[in-house]
Amino acid sequence: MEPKKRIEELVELLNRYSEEYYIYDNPTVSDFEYDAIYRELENLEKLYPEFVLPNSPTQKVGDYLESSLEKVTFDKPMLSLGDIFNYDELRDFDNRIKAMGIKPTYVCELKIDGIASSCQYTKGQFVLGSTRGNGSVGENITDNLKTVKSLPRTLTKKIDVEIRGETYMKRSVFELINQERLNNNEDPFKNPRNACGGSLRQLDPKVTAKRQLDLFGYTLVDAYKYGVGSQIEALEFIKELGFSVNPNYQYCENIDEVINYLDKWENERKNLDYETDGVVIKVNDFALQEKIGYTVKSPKWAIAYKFPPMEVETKLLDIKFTVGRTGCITPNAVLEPIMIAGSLVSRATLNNEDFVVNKDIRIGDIVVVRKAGEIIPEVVRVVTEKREPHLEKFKMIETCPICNSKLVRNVNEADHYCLNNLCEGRIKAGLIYFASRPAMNIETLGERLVSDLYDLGYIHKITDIYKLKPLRHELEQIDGLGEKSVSVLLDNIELSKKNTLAQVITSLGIRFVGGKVSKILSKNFSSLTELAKASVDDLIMIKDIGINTAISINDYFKANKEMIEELISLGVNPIEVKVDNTNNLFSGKTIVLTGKLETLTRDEATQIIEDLGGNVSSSVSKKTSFVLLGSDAGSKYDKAKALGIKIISENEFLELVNKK
Ligand code: 0OX
Repeated sequence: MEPKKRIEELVELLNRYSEEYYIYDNPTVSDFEYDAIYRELENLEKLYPEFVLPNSPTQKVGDYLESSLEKVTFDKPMLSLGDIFNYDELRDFDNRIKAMGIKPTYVCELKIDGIASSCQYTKGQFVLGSTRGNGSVGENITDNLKTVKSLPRTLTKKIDVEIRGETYMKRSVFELINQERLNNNEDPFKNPRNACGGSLRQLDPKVTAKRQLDLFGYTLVDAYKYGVGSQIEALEFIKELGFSVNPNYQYCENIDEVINYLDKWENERKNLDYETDGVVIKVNDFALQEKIGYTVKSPKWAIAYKFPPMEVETKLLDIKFTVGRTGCITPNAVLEPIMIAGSLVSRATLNNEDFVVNKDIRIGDIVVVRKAGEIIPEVVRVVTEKREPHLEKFKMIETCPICNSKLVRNVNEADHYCLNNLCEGRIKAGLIYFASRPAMNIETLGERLVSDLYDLGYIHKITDIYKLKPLRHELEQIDGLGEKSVSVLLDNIELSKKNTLAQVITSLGIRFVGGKVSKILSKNFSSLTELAKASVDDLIMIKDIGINTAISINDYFKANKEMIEELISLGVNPIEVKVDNTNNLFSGKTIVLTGKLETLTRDEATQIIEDLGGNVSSSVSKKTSFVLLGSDAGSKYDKAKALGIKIISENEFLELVNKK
């Protein structure tokens, strides 16, 4: 594939994964997989800098920032860390520093897998707490952090100070909370980090308090003000102030001592009551840190060594098939339950027929299971030496495990599909998806409850969800539901009527229409009624909507006309005023950003241009309308000048935009 196309593909994929991870607390790939894709992108961008996109995750400092929490701007940005995965890369890191004529000593700290948090104190009193957000702007979580027992509300010294650290949830707490959630028919959290993130972003601190979070401090901002000159001293100082500091840090004279530390903790981390995903290696001396400096995203004096994912052997007891809302059939491994990284694993995905056949996985085999990034367990390989004789080769099923209709696998596709629209498995999966967080986000209407309400005959299609209100008393009688939970459920359902048009479109589960396409559609149509009327021709006129997507949308609305009308009559009918791009300032214009902007971030400039109908491109060509020039611009500026393309400054750009 052409590098430009591949870069675009990787950026889109990674941004989607980040959104799932940061906004919905619902990751669909492991950290390990994410890191691998990120590295491919980084390598391609190094080879083809002209194709670096402004929305590339490599150009952003931190997490997503899309929440209703108040924003906090940092005086000193909260930086993120570069990752390395092996000792060669670690030695490169060490050699780069030595090449500057520096003989570094290091501090190794376990990398706690939690949520980076900033805690500000005035005269020793805790006054402001925030998440890292995008590194420059975080979310205000002061009241929630006040519920964290290991965070001191008053310091031992009456000083103004900012301490940064990691809020996390202990494994033992995570297990208890998940057990409780299962008992209450709520979906369990995927891992302690997601549980922690969700708890910290709660609007009600009472909920956070129940989650029993903890915090380890590791950064003393502006350490020189307190006469602190090294990371070892800073950790001691943070401890003296009353913070909890992870006790397993170690001073290392040289990189070989760092490697010994890594060897030790790769093995021992499994015995800790909190998740660690690596080790942070920091140059100890602060004066040397400043000399070594920073990149836009991260310090050059620190690096995160990521542990390889944990792998464990267990027996494959069976292969069971599930049906997704699109009819996609997934084989799943049923495993002899085994503890990996602090949780009990009894299922793992086997993706599709090719995955099982290529790895020659057979029922009865001993398999290696990996829980990468502590998310979805996957079967890595078969331990063939341990295979008992006469195990039968895997054979893909030919009919749907739920409705028995014949499965179809299209040429060039890896998945099998059940094409029966009335298949109960598909309907149930569609209902679960509709209520889920990336879709209508109906809290408390999780997988189990949807499944129970379906089996009991209360909801068979999405419109039934909005007809539950008059059945309040009947619902209260259902096992596991009481007056209070039914009341919360009905409130949440009512609340979902206020969702955006993009959310409603996403939740319909139309093939090829995920979050991104839904957003595009919601910008072009003002309501479901309008979208339902669109012909295939209307749809393919929209930028980024291809023919298959257009046909799929059109087919969906033709087949579900009555259901959509009913949904609208039940009050799920967001109306959003359409932006007319044709009259917009940058309509039809292609704009290139180059250099460092002063007032705006690249993301903000891109957003403004797109909102005003323009496109942002990463390379200058004859088609470029103008170049927006920041400081330290490189080859793009030269090329624009050579081609005689208009160049405008950030001030001129802001003036133009403000007038508009
Ligand atoms: C951790 C952790 C994260 C912060 C910015 C420069 C160095 N998750 O445990 N980050 C850092 O330090 C970074 N230290 C840690 N221990």
